[in-house]
Amino acid sequence: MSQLPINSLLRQWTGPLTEDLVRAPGSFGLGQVPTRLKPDTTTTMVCGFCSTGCGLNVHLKDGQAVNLTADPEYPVNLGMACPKGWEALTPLAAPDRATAPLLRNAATGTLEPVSWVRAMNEFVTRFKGIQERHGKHSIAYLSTGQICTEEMAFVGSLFKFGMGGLHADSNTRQCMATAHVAYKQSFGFDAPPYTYADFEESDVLVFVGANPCIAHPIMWQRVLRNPHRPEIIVLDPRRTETAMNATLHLSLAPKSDLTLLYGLAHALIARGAVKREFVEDHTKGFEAFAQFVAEFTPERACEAAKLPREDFDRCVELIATGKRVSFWWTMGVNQGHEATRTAQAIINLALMTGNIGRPGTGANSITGQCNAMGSRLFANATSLLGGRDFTKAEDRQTVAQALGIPTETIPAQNSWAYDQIVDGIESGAIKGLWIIATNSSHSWIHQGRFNDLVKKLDFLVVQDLYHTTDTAQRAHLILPAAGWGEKEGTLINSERRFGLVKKVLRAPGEALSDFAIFQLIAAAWGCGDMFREWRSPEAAFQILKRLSAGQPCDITGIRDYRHIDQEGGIQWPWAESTQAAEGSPGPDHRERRLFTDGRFYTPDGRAKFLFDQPRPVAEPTDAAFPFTLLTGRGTSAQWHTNTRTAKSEILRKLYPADCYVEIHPDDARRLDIAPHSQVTVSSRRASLTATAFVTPTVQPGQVFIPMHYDAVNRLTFGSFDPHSRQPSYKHCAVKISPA
Ligand SMILES: Nc1nc2c(c(=O)[nH]1)N[C@H]1C(S)=C(S)[C@@H](COP(=O)(O)OP(=O)(O)OC[C@H]3O[C@@H](n4cnc5c(=O)[nH]c(N)nc54)[C@H](O)[C@@H]3O)O[C@H]1N2
Ligand SMILES: Nc1nc2c(c(=O)[nH]1)N[C@H]1C(S)=C(S)[C@@H](COP(=O)(O)OP(=O)(O)OC[C@H]3O[C@@H](n4cnc5c(=O)[nH]c(N)nc54)[C@H](O)[C@@H]3O)O[C@H]1N2
Ligand code: SF4
Ligand SMILES: [Mo]
Repeated sequence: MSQLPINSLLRQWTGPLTEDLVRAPGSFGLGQVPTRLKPDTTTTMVCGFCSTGCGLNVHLKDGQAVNLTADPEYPVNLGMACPKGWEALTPLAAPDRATAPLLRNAATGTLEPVSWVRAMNEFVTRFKGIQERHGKHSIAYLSTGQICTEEMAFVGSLFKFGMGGLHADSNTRQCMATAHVAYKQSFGFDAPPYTYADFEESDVLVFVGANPCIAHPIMWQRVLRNPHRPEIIVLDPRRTETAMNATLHLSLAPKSDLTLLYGLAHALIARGAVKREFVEDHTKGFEAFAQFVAEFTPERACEAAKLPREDFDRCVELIATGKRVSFWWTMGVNQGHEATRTAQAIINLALMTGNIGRPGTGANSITGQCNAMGSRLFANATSLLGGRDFTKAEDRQTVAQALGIPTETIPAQNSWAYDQIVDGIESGAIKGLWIIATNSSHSWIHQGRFNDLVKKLDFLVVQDLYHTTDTAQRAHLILPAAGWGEKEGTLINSERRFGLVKKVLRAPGEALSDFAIFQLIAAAWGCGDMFREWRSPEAAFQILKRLSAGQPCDITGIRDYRHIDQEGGIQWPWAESTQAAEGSPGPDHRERRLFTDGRFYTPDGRAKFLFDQPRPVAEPTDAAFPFTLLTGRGTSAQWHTNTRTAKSEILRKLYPADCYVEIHPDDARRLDIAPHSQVTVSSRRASLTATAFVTPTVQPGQVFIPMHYDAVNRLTFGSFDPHSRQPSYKHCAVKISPA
C-alpha cells in the first residue's frame, strides 16, 4: 500500500521540519511512493479533464504508465474517449513541470529552487505573520474542481479548522455555483438528478446554453446512441456544433433566456400541458408561478429573444407532447447576471410537466471540471463538509463529532465568495493568498483588475503542476504538485458517480501530491495532530463516508477504493443500509436517478417553484461598444487556460494556435474585415488582437472568442449573479475594427 505514514512522522516531529524527515522512506512521498499496482498490468481509472468521468485503461510497464486506451466496460463512456482523454499522459511529461519548490528571491526578483523544508518554513512564517499583523481572516485560498475529493476536503479542513482561516473559495464558483444554489433552493439539496442513461432514454432533449459536442463529447456520444429518434432542441445564440445537430435550434438573443423560459411556461400552461397530479403531490408554489408567468406572453418572449413565433410554438409543442423530456444546461445559463433564476426557470419547466424522477427526464445541470461535484459537496469552502451549512449549529456539531475536533474550531460564518475575496485584496482585508490548481490570472473575469490587485498581496503561494502558468509567474512561492495519474483519490462526475484516480506514474523531481503537501503543511503549521487520521487518501475517504452519513449524498455503503473499482464507479447516494439490503450496486443499480418517489430534500419533501423579474444586463451594448462578446469552449482539444493541453503536440494540431474571433459575414463586410485578417477587439477595459474567423455561426452584432486564449478575460466585465455570485462571463460590450 502506498500509505503515507503521517502518524509515525508526526510522532517523530517534535522539533523543526528537517530534510531527513521529509525524505524518510515512505514519509511524504517525494515521488518515491510506489504504486499499489503490479509493475506490468493494465488498470482502469477515470479521466482527469472534464466531468464526464470516462474510464480509461492505463497500461503499465515496470510500474510506470506507458499508454492508455478507452475502457469498453466502463458504464460512462463504453469504450469511447475524446482527444484530451487519449492524450492525458502527455502533459505530465512536459519540461516546464515544477520539480522543486520555488521561492522568489526578494533581492533579484527571480524564482529560485528551495528545499521543501525551506518552503514550508516560509509558508508558515509568512502566513502566520500576516495573521498576527492583520487578523486570522486576512489569509485566503482559491482552490479548484480539479483535485481529488479527499484533497479538497483536506485543504478545506486544514485551512478552516487547523490554520484558523475563514475565506476560501474555488474555480467551482466560475462554473457550478449557480447550479449549486439553484438546486439547493428548489430541491433542498445540491442534487443533479440524472444518470447518463437518460441521454439515451429521452424522446425530447432540451439543451440550454450547452455545447456538449465540444465540451462533453462523450456525453454527446451517449445522445447519439438514443434509439428513440429524439427531438433535440438547442437554446444558444450561436449556431454551435451541437445546434447544427439539433432538430430545432432557438438562436435566442444573448441573455434573453429568462424571459423566453417564462414564456414557454406560460404557453405550456395555456396549452394544458401541466401534470396537475405531480404538481399537487410533489411541489409547492405553482399557483403563484402560474400567476407570475401570465404576463410572459409568447409575443413578449419572442420579442425579447428575437425568435420567430413558429420556432417558439414548435418548442412548446415538443415539450408538451414529449413523453420523456429531459432538460440540460451548462455555462450559457450558469454564467449570467440572473443565472440562478434562469436555472430555476428550467427546473420549473421540468416540475410543471412532471418530467423528473423517470427515465429520460430531469432538470439536469451538466458539471464542468472532473471533480466539480466533489468540490460542491466536500470542499468545505462555501458549504460545510458533506453539503452542510456553516451557519447551522447542529451541522457544526455533527461535523465536529465526525472529525473528533472541538465544535468551536468550525467557523459559524460563511466564507466570502471568489469575487469578495478579490475585493478583499483591494480593500486590504486579504493580505495572503494561496492558489491551488487554478489559473486565476488567466481565467478570472476582468483579468486586468485581478492581476493588478495580486501585486498588493504580501504573500502569494501557487500550488500547480507547472511553474510557467500566468498565476505561478506572479507567486512569491510555488509548490510543485503531482498531477492526475501521479496520485490516488476519487473524483465525482456529472451523474454523481465516484470514480478512482490511481498512481500510475512517478511525479517528477520533488513534486508531491496535493494530499502530501497538505500533510506537510499541517505538520509544519503545528496542527498535524488534528489530521492524524488523514494518513492516506483512502483513509480520508473513510472520513468522507462518515461525513456523508444521513445526508442526501450518503456514501456509507461504499466500502473502499476496491469497491469503487469493482463496480465501475458508484453514484451517490449509496448508503450502508442500501448496501446491506441490495448488496453491491451491480448491473441493476449501475445507473440511478434521484426523486423516483417524487420526494425532494426540502423539509416538506416538495420541490419549490422559484422565480423573479428579468433584469437588464450589467453592460448593455451601445453606439460606442455595439457588439456582444460571447466566450466559451473552442475545441474539444483545448482545456481551459491550456496549461495541460498545449503540452501535447497532437492536441496542438487540433486547434488554432492564435486567438481568433468569430464574426458574422454581414458585420465583417460592413467593417471591411477580411477573413483571416487581424482585428482589434476592445472593451471598456482593454483590447486584444485576434484573427477574424468570418462565419454565420454567430449572429450579426455578436462575436465569440474562446476562453483558452489568455487575452479574452482582459475584455470581460465583472458582473455576478446575486444569488450564486457566479461571474457573468458570457456577456459584455465590445467594438471591433481591422487591426
Ligand atoms: N474541450 C473542453 N471541454 C470542456 C472544458 C474545456 O475547457 N475544454 N471545460 C469544462 C468545463 S469546466 C465546463 S464548465 C464545461 C462548459 O461547457 P459548456 O457550457 O457547454 O461550454 P461553453 O462553451 O462555455 O458554453 C456553452 C454555450 O453557451 C452559449 N451561450 C452564451 N451566452 C448564452 C446565453 O445568453 N444563453 C444561452 N442559452 N446560451 C449562451 C455559448 O454560445 C456556448 O455555446 O465544459 C467542460 N468541458
Ligand atoms: N471568458 C471566460 N472565462 C472563463 C470561462 C468562460 O466560459 N469564459 N469559464 C470559467 C470556468 S467554467 C472555469 S471551470 C474556469 C477554469 O479556469 P482555471 O481553473 O483557471 O483553468 P485551468 O486551466 O483548468 O487551471 C487549472 C490549473 O491547475 C493545474 N493543475 C492541474 N491538475 C492539478 C493538480 O492535480 N494539482 C495542482 N495543484 N494543480 C493542478 C493546471 O496546471 C492549471 O494551471 O475558467 C472560467 N473562466
Ligand atoms: S470526454 Fe471528458 S472525461 Fe471523457 S475522455 Fe474527454 S475529457 Fe476525459
Ligand atoms: Mo467550468
